[in-house]
Amino acid sequence: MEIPDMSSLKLHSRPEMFDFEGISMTHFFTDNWEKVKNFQARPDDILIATYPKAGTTWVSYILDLLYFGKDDLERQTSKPIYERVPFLESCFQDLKGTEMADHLPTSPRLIKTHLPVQLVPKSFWEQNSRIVYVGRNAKDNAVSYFHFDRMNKVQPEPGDWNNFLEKFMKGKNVFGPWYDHVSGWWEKKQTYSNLLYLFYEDLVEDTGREVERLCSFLGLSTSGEEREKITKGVQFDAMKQNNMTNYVTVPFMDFKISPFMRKGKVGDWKCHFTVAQNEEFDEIYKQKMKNTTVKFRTEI
Ligand code: PPS
Repeated sequence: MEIPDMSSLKLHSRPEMFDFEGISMTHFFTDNWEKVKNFQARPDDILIATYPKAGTTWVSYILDLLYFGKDDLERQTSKPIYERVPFLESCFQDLKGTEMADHLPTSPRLIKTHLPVQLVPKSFWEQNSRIVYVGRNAKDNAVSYFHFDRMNKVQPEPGDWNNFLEKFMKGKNVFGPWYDHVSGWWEKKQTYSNLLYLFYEDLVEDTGREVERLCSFLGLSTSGEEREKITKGVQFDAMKQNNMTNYVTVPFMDFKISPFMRKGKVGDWKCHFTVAQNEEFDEIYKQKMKNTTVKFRTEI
């Protein structure tokens, strides 16, 4: 079966959000739900799970280079990252994440999801597949998500920053509340040992160290030299210049509004939050996160 590519997609208007199993969603992530729910994971699959804008593309690219960077040069120069690492629940007309995953020619399969832990297809747990979760502090995550919704026509209109932030604090964004997402996956880690929980802030602080952690989690004996090369190739500026990782090929993203590889920083929230917004945010954060031990850094 021929898998269509992104350039053939025509989207006419932004989608509405609705409640799906208690989570705000758009039809792009629920239209193919039966197939998503019944997706057959394999024991060697690697699932990259994140709340949107937490570093999915970054970790996807690191894993892609670790597994396939040395052998398959054509993949690196002609296959965009979203084809190498299918987005499981996405359904953009004929382009379905489940089918893309089923047609991946390589193994292990690297698969991306933004689903909260309770909606992940059960076969991943049954097969004991490895999972890499990436969390990012709520303030930078919110800022990044706001700019993404401005430029990405498959997302609902974000409104202005104040509006968006109000929605974020109420958990009314696509894929639901950030708070429950990061803490739900954190709790899962306590009982499911094949889950590595990474932080965006740690990746920014010392990418090489996190690449090493990934290698040890995945049981890869990648040489120090190779790891250094990968660490260099996945820095923000390199990925921003790389058309296979910067999403320039996606027709429904308007880079004139905001680029996909926007700033890549920890602490950019300080350029967006007013003092009053920050105080309200901190207050709500305390409430929402009072029952979890997961801790984020809003600066490094
Ligand atoms: S998506 O659409 O959910 O898959 O987006 P995602 O890839 O999770 O997140 C995009 C943000 O990650 C930043 N990014 C990076 N930061 C630092 N270094 C590297 N190499 C890197 N690659 C991606 C990207 O710039 C987005 O963050 P913001 O803050 O908007 O710049």
